[in-house]
Amino acid sequence: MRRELVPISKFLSKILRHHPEQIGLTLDSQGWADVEELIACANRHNVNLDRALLDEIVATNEKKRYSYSDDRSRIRATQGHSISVDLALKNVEPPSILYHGTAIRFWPSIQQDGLQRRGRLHVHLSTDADTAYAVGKRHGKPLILQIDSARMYADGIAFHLSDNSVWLTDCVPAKYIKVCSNPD
Ligand code: HQG
Repeated sequence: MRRELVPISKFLSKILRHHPEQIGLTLDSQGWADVEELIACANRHNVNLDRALLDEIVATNEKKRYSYSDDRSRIRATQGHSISVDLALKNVEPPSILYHGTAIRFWPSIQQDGLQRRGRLHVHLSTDADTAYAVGKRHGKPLILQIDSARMYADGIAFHLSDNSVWLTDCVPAKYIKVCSNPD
């Protein structure tokens, strides 16, 4: 994605995942916003958005954070919401190992309580440690955790795969977590 589009993409994340009301936008129960309405609401709040810009962000965003409905009349964030939306994600068998990146300072609390959803609808997991490292780094000195997803799944815990390939689950009890490495 072109660097100039990063601020607009961040704006879209804020609106479509967390605060649609900030620009007077309403999402439906599955998190969809009408594209024309989104553009009109954004413009009313002095955000320079049009259909061509949205098309480019949806197509080129590295993490595929947003997707259009089949008829391209609606748009939503593919994951990461804090507001309650039903993305209608299926329960899918995960790979046997998944990773979660966090900050070292959170470890004592995670060890005690497991991984909690915090502000979001799900705990976010990745198939590779590099992604976990990048996510962890956003919070401080990173720590990569290895999740025994095979055992969780065998124990009846549901997993979902978002449209942009992020693995999601409700929580990860501490017994399924071990420190993978301390990269720094
Ligand atoms: C931590 C990005 C203490 C958790 C990424 C994390 C991701 C605990 C933080 C997506 C805890 C929550 C989500 C406990 C969890 N004690 N700390 N018991 N349980 N935590 O931002 O996973 O770029 O809500 O480890 O790619 O960092 O935005 O979640 O550090 O997929 O598209 O609480 O955000 O996607 O932080 O990131 P977040 P996250 P985007």
